[in-house]
Parts: sequence; C-alpha cells; structure tokens
Amino acid sequence: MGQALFSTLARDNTSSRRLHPEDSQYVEESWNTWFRTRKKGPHFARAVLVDTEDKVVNSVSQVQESSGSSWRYCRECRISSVGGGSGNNWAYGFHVKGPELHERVLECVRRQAEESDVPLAFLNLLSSSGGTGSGVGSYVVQELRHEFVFKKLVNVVVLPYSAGEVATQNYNTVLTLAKLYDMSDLHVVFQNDSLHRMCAALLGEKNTQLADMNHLMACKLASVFQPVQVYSGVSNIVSHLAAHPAFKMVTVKTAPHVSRVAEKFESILSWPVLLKHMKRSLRKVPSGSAEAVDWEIKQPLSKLPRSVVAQLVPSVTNMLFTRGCVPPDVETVSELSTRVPYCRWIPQEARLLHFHQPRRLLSHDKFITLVSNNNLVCHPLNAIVDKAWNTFAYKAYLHHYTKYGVQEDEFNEAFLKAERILQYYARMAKDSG
Ligand SMILES: Nc1nc2c(ncn2[C@@H]2O[C@H](COP(=O)(O)OP(=O)(O)O)[C@@H](O)[C@H]2O)c(=O)[nH]1
Ligand SMILES: [Mg+2]
Repeated sequence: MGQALFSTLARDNTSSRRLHPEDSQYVEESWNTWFRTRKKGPHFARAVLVDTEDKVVNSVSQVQESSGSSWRYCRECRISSVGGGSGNNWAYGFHVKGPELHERVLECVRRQAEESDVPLAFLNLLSSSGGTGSGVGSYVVQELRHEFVFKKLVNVVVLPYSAGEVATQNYNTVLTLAKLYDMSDLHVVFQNDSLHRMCAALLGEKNTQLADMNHLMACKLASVFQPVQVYSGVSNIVSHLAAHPAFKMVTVKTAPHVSRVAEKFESILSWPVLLKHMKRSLRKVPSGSAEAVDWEIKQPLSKLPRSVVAQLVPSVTNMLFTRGCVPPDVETVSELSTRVPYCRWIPQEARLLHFHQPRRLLSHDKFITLVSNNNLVCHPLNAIVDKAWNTFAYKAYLHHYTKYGVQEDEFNEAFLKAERILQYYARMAKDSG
C-alpha cells in the first residue's frame, strides 16, 4: 500500500502538465510533505516500511532498485525481522513481533521527524486482519502515541475480504479496532471487497490483483492529502472529520474512475453530475437488505430517481475535495450541507468543508472526493464483529491467542469496545435531521 501511495504521489507531482503558475507551489509542497527531496538521485519517502517477513521488504527493495523510480524508502527505513511472519495472529504480532521491532521503527521515525520542519501527523497504513499489520501495527501506533503525545495519528485501515481468507481475520480486526480506536485521531476505512468490486466494475480489471486495489486506494488518499488551494492541513482535516471523539471513522468516495481504454473516449462530466454521484454514495441500505449497495461502483448519472435523494444516511461531518481548473459553484456544493441529513448536534456551519484545487489530480479533468463520517462503515464492521463473536462463543482458535498473552478477558473487553463504537454509529439516525 505504501509503495502504491508514494508512487502515486510522485506520479501526480511529475506527470501533469503545469497549467497554472500555482502548480509549482503545489508540486513543491507535495514533495516536501511526503519526501526528503534530493537534487541528484531518487527522493526518499518520509516513511518507514515495516514487515515481519524479510521477503516482503526485500521484494519492495528489488522493485525500487530495478525500476529507476523517482523515489525510494531509504535503506535503514525498510525494517523486517528474521524468522518470518506473524501467523495471522494479532497476539503474536502485538506481544512478540511488536516489542522486537518497535525500537528500530521508532529510531527511524525520530530521525525523520527531526529532518522535517514540522512533523504534523502520522499516516499509518495497515491491514486489520493478518498478524503483522494488525498486531505489530497496533503496537507501533501505541508507541507513537506515547512518544508523540500531541501529534495527529491517522490510520488507514484495510478490512479483509468478507469471505475466503483466514479463519482468525475477524478476531484480529476486532482486537485492532479496540486497541487503536481511542489512541488514534482518525481511521480511514477501506474494505477489500469494495475495492475489488470497484476495480472490476469501473476500471475493467478482469483479474483484479492487490496491486490494482492498492493503486485505487492510493489515488483516493492522494485526492484527500495532496495540496488544496487554501491550506487545509492534516490537523484541520482530522478536527473537522472527527469532531466528536466517539465518531472517528471515515470512508473516501471518489469519481470518476474509468479504465485506461475508456479514458480516451470519456465525456467530461460536469460538477453537478459528480456531486450527485457523491450524494448517491450516502444512500441508505434498504431495510431487510444485509449489504449496502455500493453506489460508488456505478457510473455517475445526471439524473437521480427521487427515492435516492430521500434515502440518505445521516452524516456526522463531510469533507469535499474538488480538483480541476474551474471550481464547482457554491450553490451546487452547498446541497451537500443543506440537502443531506446530519446529526442534530453538529452546527450547520460545521457540517461540510469544501476545498478546491485548480491543478488536475493525476491528469483527471475533474476529480471529486467525499470523505464522509457516517454509519455505512458499520455494515462490514458489524458482520466482522458478529462472525468473531460466533467463533469466540465456541472458544475456537483461542489457545493461539492465550499462548501469547491475550486472555479471554481481553477478548471480552475488545468485543465490548467494538460494540460500543458501533452502537454510537447505529444511534446516529435517531439524532439526525
Ligand atoms: N488492499 C490490500 N489488502 C492487502 C494487502 N496485503 C494484504 N492485504 C489484506 O490483508 C490481509 C492480511 O495480510 P497478510 O499479509 O496476510 O497479513 P500480515 O502481513 O500479517 O499483516 C490479507 O488477507 C488481505 O485481505 C495489500 O497490499 N492491499
Ligand atoms: Mg503480509
């Protein structure tokens, strides 16, 4: 994921034509935020790559050395341990591999923090369902919190495919969520099923691979974190989106996404159509239906049936990013604050923030991003917590965890925590208008 994110940022900084005088400022700001730039040779990502498997880190190194890419992870910031893997076990990752690796990780982070003028925030990319991203990831985030008490911690959490992966993925996700929620400032949640569907449906990737999904995710993240015209800054993003400490999960909806073949023939969509499309992504799950319809994977339409407009989920807050030469007009944007339900306790003026950037993102004529704090995120999470609870009721696989210091009590607490988070979100509808 990290590899895809930094490659996307570098591509965005180098590929687009510079149409505006301010473009140089954008490019410079982005390079300085994400990379330690060098006059000669590839820039160094302000990042630490951590895995418990040598082979993973070595393969990233190999790709980087051979591809002549414009950036690299610097050598000492590629950290792995010998002995390999975390056995898809949060407890092993957290209690064995985390303590083994964290000093080296922290040392790199300290050095990078000193090198950058103002280290504003940490963006932690992790998967919740294996043992390394979840266990070592949780341990490292905990140590970052201890050491950088006042810095913003934003986690990008990838939820697993809902079926067909490892038996312990739901336990690991519950333990990760419970551990990370309070100590972090914001969670940007992705789910592999919906990334996969989006790659297959919109990008026409018949044999969708993790690499395709990572590029999609990277594009989404870049559309949030690349510079905007008025300084937004991570602190603003976090304090707007997580305005209430009980609600810290957001999803990132974006458009347009088209396959490379279709790109050439794609008609240019107007802002009102793109905005409608974002609004549609807030559509409620019909009662009785187990799964949310993934509106994001449909093509933007200029007209929406009335029922769609009426059936939107309430949001805590929303943040809109638009990128393209001409900004959308204020009235069109304001529909997202006046015609979308919000929690009543969020004042009108604190509901929606909009940022625009005239520079194109990755050469898209227009690109729109809605970062939304709403309860649609509960659908995959409820399913995960339910499945984990069913497994726990039979004490299945528990001995793998108790062996490494996670006892039944800790599981019970983690379930309570996860349920409490989800309950807050579930109650939102009653509080909205
Ligand atoms: N989107 C995405 N998901 C990934 C990637 N790598 C792993 N995953 C997901 O995360 C889960 C756990 O990853 P894995 O490498 O087995 O675990 P870990 O290394 O112990 O954290 C997998 O089952 C996938 O669902 C990736 O590069 N992209
Ligand atoms: Mg792995």
